[in-house]
Amino acid sequence: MRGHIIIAAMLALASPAVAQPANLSSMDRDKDGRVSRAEFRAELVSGSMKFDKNGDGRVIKAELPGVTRLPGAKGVVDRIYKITDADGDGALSSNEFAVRAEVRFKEIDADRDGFLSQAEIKSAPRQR
Ligand SMILES: [Ca+2]
Ligand SMILES: [Ca+2]
Ligand SMILES: [Ca+2]
Repeated sequence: MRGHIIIAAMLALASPAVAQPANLSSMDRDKDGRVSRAEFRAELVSGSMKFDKNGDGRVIKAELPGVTRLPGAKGVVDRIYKITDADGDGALSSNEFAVRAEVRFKEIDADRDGFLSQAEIKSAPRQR
């Protein structure tokens, strides 16, 4: 079911509502009950880069067969690329994922304590 979690993590960049399975325990690597900025970034970057099948450090849409099979996923993928592909080369790098994770973290960390609680993840604001 690892693949499902990876897809959820990737979709979390676009829509937390779609990404309900991406819960706290899947990201809380040191098991302290909260998700730090580093844990959040690591999960999104390493999860997303697993799509990089040919190992060139970039994820292109053609490398996302599992995602494109999900109903409605094409629109989500298009949006992920629109908001994440900062240099517009049609591929997502780990750097671009990290930048995106940073922005997303700030949106979800409602009380601004630098950590994400289960409640904050559950009530994460929709992607604008
Ligand atoms: Ca933690
Ligand atoms: Ca790019
Ligand atoms: Ca918080």
